[in-house]
Formats: sequence, C-alpha cells, structure tokens
Amino acid sequence: MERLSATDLAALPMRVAVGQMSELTDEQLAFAVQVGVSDIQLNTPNLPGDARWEFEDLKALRQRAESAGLRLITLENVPIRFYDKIMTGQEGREIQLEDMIATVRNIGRAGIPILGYHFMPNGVWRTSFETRVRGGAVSNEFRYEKVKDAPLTHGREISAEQMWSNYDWYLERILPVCEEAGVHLALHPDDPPVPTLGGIARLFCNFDGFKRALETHNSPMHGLDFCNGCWSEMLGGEGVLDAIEYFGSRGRILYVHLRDVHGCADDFEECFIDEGQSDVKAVVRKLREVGFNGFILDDHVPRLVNDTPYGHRGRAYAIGYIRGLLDATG
Ligand SMILES: [Mn+2]
Repeated sequence: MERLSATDLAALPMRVAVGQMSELTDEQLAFAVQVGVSDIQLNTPNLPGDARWEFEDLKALRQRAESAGLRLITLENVPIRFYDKIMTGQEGREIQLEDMIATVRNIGRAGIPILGYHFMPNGVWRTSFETRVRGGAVSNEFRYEKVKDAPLTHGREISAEQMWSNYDWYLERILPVCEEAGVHLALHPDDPPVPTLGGIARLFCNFDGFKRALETHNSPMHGLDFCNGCWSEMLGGEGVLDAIEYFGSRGRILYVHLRDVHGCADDFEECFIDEGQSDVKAVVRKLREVGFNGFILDDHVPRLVNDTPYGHRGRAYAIGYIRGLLDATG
C-alpha cells in the first residue's frame, strides 16, 4: 500500500478501527481481522528510542500492519518523556522540540497520516481501576474529592496561563512541520477534564479550550481526537452532540473514541457503550450528518468474564456494537 495522501483519507468512509495496544503482535493483528476492521491505531507504540522514533522502525510497523491486510492509520501519543519539558516549559525544551520535529518527519515519511496527542504532563488519572459495573464487569472511576489535595506532581504549580504559553510555543513550531510532513495532529481532551490536578493546570477541559487551540493554531492538519467519554464528562449526554456539530461541521474531527460514562468531569465511572449518559446512536447519526469520514475506536471498555489485560472480550463487544450502529445508521 502506498502512502495515504490527504485526498485518499477523505475518500474513505466512516468506519471502525481496532487500537489502543502498544504492540502489533500476530494475535492483535488476527483480532483486528477477526472483528472485521481494516484500520489499526496504536497508542504509545513500543518502539526503540529514548527521545525520538526512527523512520525504519515506523516503516516496519506500518508494513507489519499491511502484511495482515490492515492500514496503520494513526499513532496516538508519543511517550510523555519525548515532550515533558515542552509541556512544562522547562530548560531543555529546544532539544525535545528538535527530536519531536524529527519524529513527526519520520512518521510522515513512513506513511502514517495521523498523530494523536495530549497536553497532560501528569497524564490520565483515575481513583480506582476495580469499579464494578453491569454484571460485575470491571471498569474504572474518578472522584476528584479523593485527589483534590494530591501532592504536586512536578514540584511546583503551573498555571493555565503558563500552560497556554507552553502550548502555543510548541504548536507554533510543530504544526508547520506536520503540514510539510503530511501528518495530522489530533488533540485528545485532558482526562479527566478538570481544571487542575497535582498542581498542573489542564487546558483541554472545556469547549473554549479546544476552540482556542484550533483557532490559534488553525490548519487543516490540526483537529480533534473526539473522545466521547471525556466530552460526555465535560458537557453531559446532550452536550456531546453540540460539540460534534461545532467541530465536525468544520472538518476538525479527525477520529473518535466512542465510550461513555455516568457522571461528570469531577465524579464519574466508565460504563458499557450501550448504557451511558449519551445516546451513542445519536452520536453516530450526528457524525454522519456533519460529514465525518474518519474512524471510530472503542477506547476504554469494561473487562468481561475471563478477559485479557487488553480486554479482548470487552473490546469485541464494543467494536461489534459500533459496527452495528454504523450499519443501522448508514
Ligand atoms: Mn479517549
């Protein structure tokens, strides 16, 4: 398969992908083929390199997907250590920027068209990974109350103003490289989307943050990894439709994490895709209505009886459900 151009991407239909694993094992490739998808996403792929990814490794990864008849369409997240100084505005960020520029160029040259990213120096937080949901399936939860006095993760507080300054510094420099390299940047919400955790302000915890990011760094190569779970936490079940309307009709939704929760940003638990507070059928209909033609991924799922650490059973359930939604609304 040749490198996908922007035009080729636009010609693909809305579809389901398998992803969120860090390695392309034979088993993972077989699973993707078995559940009937043609696109693969990897999250923080386990590649050599302490500071950057190399062309040959990226190319080999894409070819490995293609050997199973699959398209490696997205890498979500480089390791935080690749750009932690950039995010926190520390000394040494220039060196990290040079390495990130090299990584983006290598991703483009390897023919991988989308790079998902986030701007959370202290990552994703949950207060339990043993939350029991329907029938005893194992999920997770976040209760802000339990972490509101958590110690500083970086030894100091970083304000929203400073985080915006760090973000703008980075995007001003990396986005032109993405444009040149043919790599789309897809922004994931802060997870959980609360204003601050461990002393670090979280920029992407409300509608205005995303609007500001995409307006300030305005390019067809810059859009969203629309995480329905996080948006549902931010705006509630109805609000996700407004967000899809706004960003989707502007062509800024690059791909979708379709999961859901019960609750809101500072107090929620993740649940099965069919029982959340948003109407996922309406979500898919809205995505069609705004002309979204990227891929949809299950993201996180509750683990079922005898499930694997990756959650093959829970994922197969969600992926089949999403495929059914696409068929039913097509
Ligand atoms: Mn997500």
